[in-house]
Amino acid sequence: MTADRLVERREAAVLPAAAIHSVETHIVDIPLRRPHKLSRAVLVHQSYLLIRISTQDGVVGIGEATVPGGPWWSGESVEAMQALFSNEIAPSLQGRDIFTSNAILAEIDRIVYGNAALKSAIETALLDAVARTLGIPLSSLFGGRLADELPVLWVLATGELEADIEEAKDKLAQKLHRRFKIKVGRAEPDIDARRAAMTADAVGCPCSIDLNEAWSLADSARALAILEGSGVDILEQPLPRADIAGLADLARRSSVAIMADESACAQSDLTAIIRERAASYISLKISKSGGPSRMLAIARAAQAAGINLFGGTALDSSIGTAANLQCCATLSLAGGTELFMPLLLADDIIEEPLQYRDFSVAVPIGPGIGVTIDEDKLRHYARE
Ligand code: MUC
Ligand code: MG
Repeated sequence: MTADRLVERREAAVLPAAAIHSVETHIVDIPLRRPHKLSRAVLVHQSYLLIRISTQDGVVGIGEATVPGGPWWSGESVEAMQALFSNEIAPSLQGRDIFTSNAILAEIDRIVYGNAALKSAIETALLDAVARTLGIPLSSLFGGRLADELPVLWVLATGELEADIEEAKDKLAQKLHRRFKIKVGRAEPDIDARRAAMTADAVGCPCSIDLNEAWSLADSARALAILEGSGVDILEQPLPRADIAGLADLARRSSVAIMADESACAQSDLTAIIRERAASYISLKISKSGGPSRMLAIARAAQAAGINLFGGTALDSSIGTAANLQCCATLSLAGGTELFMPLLLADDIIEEPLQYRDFSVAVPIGPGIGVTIDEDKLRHYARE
């Protein structure tokens, strides 16, 4: 063997084709089509941290870290995640094999506590790179999809009765959505409950309401007296996330189903929810659980306990939405999804927009998460 061949072989051992060659991050701020009013935040734009991981042979995996509306939801922010990634995590990724994501993620857990959304972006980018290397969609890494299209609801959050009703009727007429989630929690509980019941009645479609932890047990009991028998059939996260006993209390006495969102982030959260029978639905999101594989583990534990699954959103862009779709498509989701955010953003940063039609969203079929970043749009929306 010549000296050249020997050097070539040594380099191949040190830098195999699937070794991480470089990483990059961008923070993008994308405006919304209209203000989105949640109980504790009003959004006019949504920020995303994008992570790209490139391998030695030029494959690029993408992941997105999102916290809906900013740090109020989970204490995380795109700026803090970017600093943590660049200072603490990126140095440990150099040269690592993308086909060893379990080991990489275990090491990151030793370096950084918490930060589920950041870890979700990293795992998504790694798995995206793996699936692109193999030329298969991400869903195939998890055993393949059960459906190519998933039902998708629309989130009404203008905060105004008439405007919400008009928006819902428009979505229905366009055959985009026939189920709605109403964001409430800014007014008195009985006023909000009446507004939600009137919206469901006027639109003639089933609706859920999401409090993002805004009510007490007493507030919830008052509101449920109004909601029982209305078109509102799911009550999402009425109580503070730690109050599992309170959720269980509501679940026992209400005919409106209880959905846990903030209460059901990590696998360890599920134990108490299952033991106390605190929810009949859980909302699944890769970002709040620390990535696709952890979200799927939570989904399977919930399903084994007879809890219905719902494909939630952290208000992800098309990139995070595509990643969530790839995971959700491998599950049986009794509650459908709310992966609607690409339609609320005023612009898209991917080349081919996701397809919304017939009350559903199509799961992308290309390799990896199945979408490609539009580099001009990325430059336009990225912070300096
Ligand atoms: C949440 O808590 O569900 C999802 C939709 C929406 O409008 O806000 C989010 C976050
Ligand atoms: Mg929620």
